[in-house]
Amino acid sequence: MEIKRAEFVTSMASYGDFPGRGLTQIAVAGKSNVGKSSLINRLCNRRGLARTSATPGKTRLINVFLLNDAFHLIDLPGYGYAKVDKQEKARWGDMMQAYFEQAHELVRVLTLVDIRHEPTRDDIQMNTFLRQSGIPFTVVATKADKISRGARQKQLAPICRALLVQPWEVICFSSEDGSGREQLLDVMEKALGE
Ligand SMILES: Nc1nc2c(ncn2[C@@H]2O[C@H](COP(=O)(O)OP(=O)(O)OP(=O)(O)O)[C@@H](O)[C@H]2O)c(=O)[nH]1
Ligand SMILES: [Mg+2]
Repeated sequence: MEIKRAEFVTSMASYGDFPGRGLTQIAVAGKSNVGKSSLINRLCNRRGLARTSATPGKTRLINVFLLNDAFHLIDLPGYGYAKVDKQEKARWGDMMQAYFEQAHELVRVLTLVDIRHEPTRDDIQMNTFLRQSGIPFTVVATKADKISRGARQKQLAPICRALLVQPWEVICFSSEDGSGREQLLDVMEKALGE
């Protein structure tokens, strides 16, 4: 699959507002600052498509992109951002719960973790939730450019242990140099075709 067209559709605080139902969806989830928006930009080869920031907590709404006029790519708000208060956390939880309950068009979630770090409690919780809900997911280890090629496999071990996946199921990805992009596009194409 190649991404020939990509456009921003809308930002929303609640999925109930989304008019563009009917098209298949793939969502991108992961903790704040893990590189969700950067991954979307790299996939589409469009720098400013999704807003990125060195400050965590940039994407606080559900952002929807239309790719190839064929499917929606959903940039979900990041979790685990330390500086949010209880109220903000509750709002996030409600937003996500409503999204997963209502997104019947969702075929796969790309769950992002930083290749350099062990998954957090929030990562594991998200992973457990997706498993229990029967929502297919693919683990993507981001920022792969930050460590050497040789170190990548070793870094995957604790990630795989925590998220109960096999190393070959994980995609090592870099928004910086584009590694893992083809592999990810293959996974997406397959998900969309199923
Ligand atoms: N070196 C490197 N930096 C990355 C990569 N992906 C993201 N970054 C950087 O990490 C920071 C956060 O990236 P974002 O894409 O905004 O992260 P996000 O997951 O969308 O964050 P929120 O919107 O806050 O949830 C930015 O400074 C990016 O430039 C990567 O693959 N390699
Ligand atoms: Mg973001």
